[in-house]
Amino acid sequence: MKEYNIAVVGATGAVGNEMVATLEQRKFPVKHLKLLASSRSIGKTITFKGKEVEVEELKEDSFKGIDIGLFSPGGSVSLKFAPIAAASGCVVIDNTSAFRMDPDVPLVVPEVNEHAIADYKKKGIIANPNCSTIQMVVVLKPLHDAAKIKRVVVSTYQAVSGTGKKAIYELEQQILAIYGQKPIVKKVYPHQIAFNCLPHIDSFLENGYTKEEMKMVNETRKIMEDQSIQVTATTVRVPVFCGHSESVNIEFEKALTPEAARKILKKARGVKVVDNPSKNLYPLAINAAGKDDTFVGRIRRDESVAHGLNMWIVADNIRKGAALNAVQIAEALIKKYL
Ligand code: NAP
Ligand code: 3JM
Repeated sequence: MKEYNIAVVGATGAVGNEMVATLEQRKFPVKHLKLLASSRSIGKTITFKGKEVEVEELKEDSFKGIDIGLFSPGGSVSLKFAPIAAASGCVVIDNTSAFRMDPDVPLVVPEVNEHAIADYKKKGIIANPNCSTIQMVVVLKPLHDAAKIKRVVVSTYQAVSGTGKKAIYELEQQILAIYGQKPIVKKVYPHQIAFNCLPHIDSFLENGYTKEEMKMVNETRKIMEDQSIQVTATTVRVPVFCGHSESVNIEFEKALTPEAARKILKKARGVKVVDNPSKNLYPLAINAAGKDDTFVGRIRRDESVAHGLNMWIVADNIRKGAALNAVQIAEALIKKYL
């Protein structure tokens, strides 16, 4: 089997670390693995297939001989380095929001629009969508195919790991401070996150929405290839370490019963239906953590409209929401194009 030279950019971060683990778990055909991060991480090592691999500083000449670059170093770093990597012949799969809405960059969730990968040739860059969008569209697409979605109203309950390793530490430290009756330290979020919910993810825009909310609106339409779908979102950070949960209300053009929706979703790729309320069974963040699937349950009729359903969707935001989706894109890329 052909093997590829892979660079992980942002390897020391929450997403990058998971990316390295995912490459190993899925037996991705790696010839050489290059780990890149900031100068702060020079000399650190990360274990890959039982060997310690040294982290190197990301530089303009880092991509010579690299076939695929898995990027998660933050938007501004991707904005600068993804085109540099692409110019040297490396296909970039970028996890940041930097290129997602670029019309010449495909935005891909393999279960939904794998065919869009073909457009990687335009700029040498493929964008990985936002974590909350990924888990939602994996469930929406098969339902859209069955009954055509008119409108989606979503509220998210997002884990702190979505903000990265500093936020994981901040929640841990605030919990310890509260139990130890010590002062709370706030560095990452503007308010205490421990035992609290913040209706504020990413920065606020002029329309009153946050950038995170508008990512869900615009990315959903691009991935589903249907600009007519109306989406409105409220994104909330909650004191959970891993796993984003979403309350999703969907209005359809045609009738779709909860039973029919369950039947469709049971067959959908990457989806697991967990929906037995009489036994207290529904998707939970603590159960989704470390898993590859997107979990859906609480599927019920929205009795306030003619054709509507409510549901609860949960996935591991670092796996399906980021690292796993990126590696799945890489797998599809090598299978068909490289
Ligand atoms: P993180 O834990 O804070 O890690 C950030 C990583 O980027 C670290 O490896 C860091 O290296 C590296 N980095 C920062 N500045 C750099 C620079 N100037 N040059 C090279 N490397 C640099 O954050 P994370 O949670 O992994 O997320 C990173 C990014 O991925 C986010 O900003 C976001 O854009 C994206 N993300 C996407 C999703 C998704 O839904 N697809 C989910 C989460 C995150 P050092 O350790 O050396 O500082
Ligand atoms: C920057 O949970 C989250 O905060 C979402 C993940 C994230 C993103 C993203 O993927 O959209 C964290 C920080 C970004 C970004 O804009 O790239």
